[in-house]
Amino acid sequence: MASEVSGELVESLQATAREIRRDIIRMTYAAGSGHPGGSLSMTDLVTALVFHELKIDPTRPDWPERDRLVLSKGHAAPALYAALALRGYFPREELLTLRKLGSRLQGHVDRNKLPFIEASTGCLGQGIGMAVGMALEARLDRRPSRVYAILGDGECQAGPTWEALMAGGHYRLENLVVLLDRNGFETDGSTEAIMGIEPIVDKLRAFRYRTVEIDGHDFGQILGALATARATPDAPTAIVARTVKGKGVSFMENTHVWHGKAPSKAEAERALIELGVPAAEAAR
Ligand SMILES: Cc1ncc(C[n+]2csc(CCOP(=O)(O)OP(=O)(O)O)c2C)c(N)n1
Ligand SMILES: [Mg+2]
Repeated sequence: MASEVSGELVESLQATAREIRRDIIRMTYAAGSGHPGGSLSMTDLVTALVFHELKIDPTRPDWPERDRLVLSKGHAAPALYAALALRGYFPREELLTLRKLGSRLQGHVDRNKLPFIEASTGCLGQGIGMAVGMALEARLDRRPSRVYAILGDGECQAGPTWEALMAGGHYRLENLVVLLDRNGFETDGSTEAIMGIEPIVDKLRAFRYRTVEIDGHDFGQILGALATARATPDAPTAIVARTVKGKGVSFMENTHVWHGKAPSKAEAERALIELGVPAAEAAR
C-alpha cells in the first residue's frame, strides 16, 4: 500500500501537518483553554483528508458534489480549524480568535458559523449518525459525494455511536468511511481502564464494516487505507488508526493530562521549539 504513495507527497503532507500542530499550540495557548491532546493525535488524519483525499473546493464550499467531513469528536476543533485556514477557507490570523466571544471558531465546530463544517458536533456519539444520514442522502440523490467521519475512542463508549454504525453497515454505505482516532486515552485516563472498547476491529467487522488497521501517523498507510476504502464496494470502511495522544510534543504524548488543558507560555514555547519553530519566534 505504502509504496504507491510518492515520497514527495508524504514530505509535503508531513510539512503541512507540522504547521497545523504549531497552530494548535498557538491557538490553545492564546485561548487559555481547549483540547490539544486529541487535536494533535488526529492531525495527520485531518491533513491527509483536507490536503489530499477530499474532493472539495474552498471557493465553492456549497458545491453539492463535494465530499463531506464530519468531526464527530468535535472537541478536536483546533486541528480542523488550522487545516481549513491553511487550505484557504478563512484567514489564518483568525485562528487566534479560538474560543473568544463572537468568534467563528468556537470550542466545538459550528456549521452555522464556518464554511466546510458540515455538522455541529461536540456532543459525543452524534456526529456519526449525521454522517450516516449524509451518506444515505448522497446515495438517494445519486451524488458521487463520499462522507468521512472522525471518531474518538472514548467517544465509542457513547451508545448512539453503535446505533449509527449499525445503520451504516445495514445499508452497505460504501460511500462512508469511519476513521477511528485510537489514541488510547479520554478525559480522565485510558479508555481500556475506564470502559474498554476492545476488540474494536472485531466489533466493527461484526457491524459489517470493511476494516483496516493502520499507524495513524504514517501517511503512506493513511493514504493507502483511504484508497482501499474507495475501492471497496457494498460496505462502509472503518479505518482504525493507532495514534499517539499529544503526538509531536514530547510532554503531551501518551497521557490524558493534555486532553482539555492549554499550555502555559513556557509550555507553549517549549512545544513550538520541539515542532521546529526558531527559539526567538517561539518566545514571542
Ligand atoms: C455526550 C458527551 N459526553 C461527555 C462529553 C465530555 N467529553 C468531551 S471530550 C471527552 C472524551 C473523549 O475521548 P476521546 O473520544 O477518546 O477523545 P480524544 O482522545 O480523541 O480527544 C468527553 C467525555 C461530551 N463532549 N459529550
Ligand atoms: Mg481518545
